[in-house]
Amino acid sequence: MPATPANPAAPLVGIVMGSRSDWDTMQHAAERLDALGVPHEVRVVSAHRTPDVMFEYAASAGQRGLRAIIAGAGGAAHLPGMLAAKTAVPVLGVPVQSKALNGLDSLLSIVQMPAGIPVATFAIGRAGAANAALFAAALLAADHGDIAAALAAFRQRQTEAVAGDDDPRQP
Ligand code: RP5
Repeated sequence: MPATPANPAAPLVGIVMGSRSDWDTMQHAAERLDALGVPHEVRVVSAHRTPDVMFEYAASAGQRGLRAIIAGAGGAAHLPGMLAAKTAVPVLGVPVQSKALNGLDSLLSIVQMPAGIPVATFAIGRAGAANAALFAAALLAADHGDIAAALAAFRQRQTEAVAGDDDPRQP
């Protein structure tokens, strides 16, 4: 049975982040989902500053129709793991590049989950945010033909753009 919600405009993906300061990075996930026509929502939800909001967000995510949560955080980046602890909705973790340690702290905080509570962890920063969105779209593609077609078209355009601009000496 397709996982299509009753309201087709209802968000299928939640993009959450520990702070407004993470938006510079996480906007790249939102841009990709916009471009692929994936309905999504964006929230600041902090594991440390608003833990009760985080628990409620995770606990209600599946019932609200979310099929993936992209969670970005930096430093002591506990948000993706704590969300994953409270929901069966797949959590895609994006390590935000921290000022002090360039995001290595974020990466290790997110990737080193104990067996039993998985978080799919992406690259530090912009590439990770963009790829988390593409991965979420790929998860949805099996049940949503429009998203599958948009993803295939994006990849085709990307291939053509590289092939059509393959002499690095040309400006
Ligand atoms: C984390 O602390 C956030 O995800 C952010 O990356 C980091 C710094 O937050 P701010 O001090 O900029 O609000 O929770």
